[in-house]
Amino acid sequence: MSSSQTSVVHKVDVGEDGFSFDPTSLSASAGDTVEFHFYPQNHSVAQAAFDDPCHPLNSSGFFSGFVPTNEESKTVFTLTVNNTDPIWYYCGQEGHCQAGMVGVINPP
Ligand SMILES: [Cu+2]
Repeated sequence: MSSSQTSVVHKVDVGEDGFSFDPTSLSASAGDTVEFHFYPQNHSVAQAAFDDPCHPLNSSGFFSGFVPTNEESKTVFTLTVNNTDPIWYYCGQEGHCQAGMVGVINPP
């Protein structure tokens, strides 16, 4: 890998401050990775469409699975960013997306 193409690891805290992702929005380049770190009680990360933010994008959209935990979980969900198209995601736990638990990578 050349030094001009160094990939960046972005971190997103899931549920550390209630029904939210921190940061809610981030910019990533192709080849970067995004690590989702899970906090209590039980959250997930699932890909959504912009116009339907609380439902799965389609059968190929990513889903971390639910991560029940009483502290910062050792489970980390890592996503590789292949391009700079927007990636919308939400928490699939019942009621969380409706409470505002949504995020985006590379907002338009
Ligand atoms: Cu949640």
